[in-house]
Amino acid sequence: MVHTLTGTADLKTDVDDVARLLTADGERIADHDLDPWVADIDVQALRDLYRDMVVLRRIDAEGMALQRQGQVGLWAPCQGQEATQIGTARAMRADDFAFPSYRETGVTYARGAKPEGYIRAWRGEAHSSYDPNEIGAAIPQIIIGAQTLHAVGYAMGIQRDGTDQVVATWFGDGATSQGDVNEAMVFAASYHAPVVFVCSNNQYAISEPVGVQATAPIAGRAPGFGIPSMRVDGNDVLAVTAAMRWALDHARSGKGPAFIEAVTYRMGPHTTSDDPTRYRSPGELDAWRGRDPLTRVEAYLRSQGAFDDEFAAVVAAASDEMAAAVRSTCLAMTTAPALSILDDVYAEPHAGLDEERTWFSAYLDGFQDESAEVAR
Ligand SMILES: Cc1ncc(C[n+]2csc(CCOP(=O)(O)OP(=O)(O)O)c2C)c(N)n1
Ligand SMILES: [Mg+2]
Repeated sequence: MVHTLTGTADLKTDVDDVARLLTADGERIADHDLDPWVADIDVQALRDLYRDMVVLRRIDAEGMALQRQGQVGLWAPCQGQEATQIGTARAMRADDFAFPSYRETGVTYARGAKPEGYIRAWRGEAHSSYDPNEIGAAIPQIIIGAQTLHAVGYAMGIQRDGTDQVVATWFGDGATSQGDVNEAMVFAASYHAPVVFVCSNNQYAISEPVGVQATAPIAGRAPGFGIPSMRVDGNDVLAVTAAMRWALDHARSGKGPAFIEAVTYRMGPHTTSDDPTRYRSPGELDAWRGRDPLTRVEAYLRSQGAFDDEFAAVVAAASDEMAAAVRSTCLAMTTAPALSILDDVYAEPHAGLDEERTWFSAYLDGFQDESAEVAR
């Protein structure tokens, strides 16, 4: 199913042509397709999702600050995309498996990563910040779209194991132009693999606006591969939850892959190396501030008498605590020996790896005269 597209003019910029349950002002509206999937989400469940989004925003702010203070090498912020990340990841089962991109800090958080899980790799201390098997999430992928192929391969493995687990993979609007993503969809559709594709359409691939590479809604591509899709308001955590539950159920019940285009916005820079003021206007940013995923939930909860000072204080304390843990864990990290970069690349040692270790070790020895401090 593709959410009904109204009209044909300028679809690429019509960010309001989406399925939605909570308006930007926090009004609950009906949607025939989505409503049944969130019938059980009461005010308490929505408060939990809200708290997750606030904590995520705080982890993200802390990551940005730590980069600016020289404590981590790079950070890819997710401010503005909290509803997409929390709504999709929280809809998964603990034994499902996630294949996120570099921007999905919220997916990593929702899967259960500890504070060091957000920061270790960005600090350059290790390839991976956590054990993927412990939290059911692969390490964030930097190669655009590659994780979609890994996800489909994993899903085909699930099929052969005969379990009812599902895989989900997250990627950006720009990634949909990449061969990997299209090849992943061909394989997923051909094998009816239990995989959910989540396209976080945050309007930009670095500085390139989505309209340059998608002249029609991205959700419309999936049916061409034989994959049903839904275009949803990615800043509406309720709608995202509903769409993800639909997609997971589709995949879990043996009907094959499903695709979600979550229409959202990257409020910050592409990464800490980017200056978005060079390619987008303050007016555009303001317009999206008005669609903030957090404020609409707060407004709705207030309208239900479920948001008071006490709740706000509990949420603030939870995010302060998380921010402090992320910061202190980061600052306590000791620099790993350079040679450890070759650990954990392969499950078993082999001759090629031994050769690289010998070469790298000799290379590091070359610095001994200049600085005895090079850690091996
Ligand atoms: C294969 C590959 N090509 C190019 C890059 C450089 N690169 C990093 S992020 C990015 C844009 C990705 O945009 P999008 O898929 O929309 O994801 P977003 O960053 O917006 O979340 C590019 C081109 C890369 N990492 N990998
Ligand atoms: Mg993008």
